Amino acid sequence: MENKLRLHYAPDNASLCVRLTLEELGLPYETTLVDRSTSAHKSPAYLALNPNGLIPVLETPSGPMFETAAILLWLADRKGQMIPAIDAAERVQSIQWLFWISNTFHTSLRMLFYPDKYTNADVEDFRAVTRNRLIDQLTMLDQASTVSWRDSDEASIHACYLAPLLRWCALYGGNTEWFDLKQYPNLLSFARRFEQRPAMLRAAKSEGLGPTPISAPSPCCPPEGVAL
Ligand SMILES: N[C@@H](CCC(=O)N[C@@H](CS)C(=O)NCC(=O)O)C(=O)O
Repeated sequence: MENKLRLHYAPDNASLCVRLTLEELGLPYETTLVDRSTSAHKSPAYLALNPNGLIPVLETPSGPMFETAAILLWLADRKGQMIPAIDAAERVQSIQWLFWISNTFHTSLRMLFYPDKYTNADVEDFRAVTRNRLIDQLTMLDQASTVSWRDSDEASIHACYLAPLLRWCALYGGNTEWFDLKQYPNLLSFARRFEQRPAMLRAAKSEGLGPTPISAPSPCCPPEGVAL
């Protein structure tokens, strides 16, 4: 597998979660920029890889793969790292939270970023409701006692998934005043720890994410491509 991974990415997109995981695992990979300025993710060539027209795709020796959580889980299981083993007791909570990050938190963020895909009603009303849901979700995650990966120095796919999502709360989806990471002390500690990791530093350089990309992010300034 080592020589045959290709990440289709755009800077500061969900592909960042995959890049971080590849970097943490030390797997060689190549990248192909998806040019969002021309909606390249809606082109026939890209739709052949991911018919949803969403970023990311990871090309693997077994074919192209979409859905961030699925890609992260596949990578972790291949290497036997960054997630508890299949028969470990901790796997139960681990899988639970991975799906929560994907199905609940990431999906709520998509509703904030792309409200017109989810409602015909007033977009700002919809965003206000979504922000309240996100605050509840962040509070729950901050206070949860079954998220050892949140407080650990060990690499995990959960951390690689969550860190970009926290970053985006501060940057995208209209008015960002609703989001104050200091309100979530455990998540703030997580962010400060995560952004020191060599994998994050390398990804930040590749995608122009600045010096404090998770705890106090600034808009990305990538060497190639655009975020939106
Ligand atoms: N459920 C998908 C969501 C991916 C996603 O939201 N990707 C964004 C970029 S961060 C995207 O492609 N947006 C373009 C669009 O929605 O048309 C996954 O986890 O891979």
